[in-house]
Amino acid sequence: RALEVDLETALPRHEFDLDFQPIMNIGSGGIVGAEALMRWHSPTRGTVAPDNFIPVAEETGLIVPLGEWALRKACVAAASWPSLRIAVNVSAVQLKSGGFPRSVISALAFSGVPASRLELEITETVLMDESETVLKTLRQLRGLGIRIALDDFGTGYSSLGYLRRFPVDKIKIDRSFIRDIGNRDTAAIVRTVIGLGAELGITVTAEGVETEMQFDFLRANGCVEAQGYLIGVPSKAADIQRLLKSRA
Ligand code: G
Ligand code: G
Ligand code: G
Ligand code: MN
Ligand code: NA
Repeated sequence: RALEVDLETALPRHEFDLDFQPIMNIGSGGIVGAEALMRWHSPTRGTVAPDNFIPVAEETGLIVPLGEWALRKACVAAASWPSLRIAVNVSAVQLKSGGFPRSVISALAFSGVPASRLELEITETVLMDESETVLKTLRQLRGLGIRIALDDFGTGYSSLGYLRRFPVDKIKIDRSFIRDIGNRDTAAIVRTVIGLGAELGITVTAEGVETEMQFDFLRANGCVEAQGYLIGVPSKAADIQRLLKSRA
């Protein structure tokens, strides 16, 4: 059976779940946030990774209700983590569908999480079509106090132009750069992006931090936040709560 057929019934059948990956402030060593990552537990396919079903959900439009579900679920989980920021990935299809700001406001109101604790992760491809709708929507969300993060930074096109035109609060350096940080040129690029963020007043988060060596490089060069297996793997909401308690 086609993936999109199974996907269509997966939401009413409660087959989706969210994992949460902790995000550390490098300076303080404290956990300051968590990113919600969607999982599909299909009874016939097993656990399907988002890379394999998000594109299909985008094509079929299912990403709109699915994204609304994720937003609400993530905010409800975050409500029991005092002061942690919650990061939720948002696809271009969601941003372009009218009503996205309304569903965000609804998720915040339902969970009681203040807008200042919500961060929406978008990719450069969201910004590529330069539509007025997207720009207007991002401004509206930011006006509510929500933060916008540019995800997978460095892998798209013309990243620097977007930083001038679009309201962005955070850059997430793609994990491919962190993986190759031992390479002299890659290290120079990462240092430069960290400096760029500092100059522009944009928080820089390094993704895919797996080793002490990578972490030490990022700390030595003033990167603000780190995310990756070294800090914590994507985990259940309850495990994030345990992690916070054990560190408190
Ligand atoms: O957890 P994993 O590495 O498999 O996630 C792969 C990618 O899937 C993430 O980088 C993210 O961009 C995307 N993804 C995960 N959860 C969501 C979600 O809830 N909505 C959208 N649009 N994308 C997601
Ligand atoms: O939003 P984004 O597409 O960047 O999602 C992050 C993805 O990266 C998730 O699917 C998560 O499972 C994965 N991930 C998180 N930390 C690490 C890491 O340290 N190394 C690797 N290889 N992948 C990671
Ligand atoms: O000691 P603590 O419980 O804060 O460390 C938990 C995790 O946080 C470590 O395993 C590591 O991933 C990360 N961490 C915190 N501080 C540092 C640091 O100064 N250096 C490195 N390499 N990792 C750190
Ligand atoms: Mn992300
Ligand atoms: Na990313």
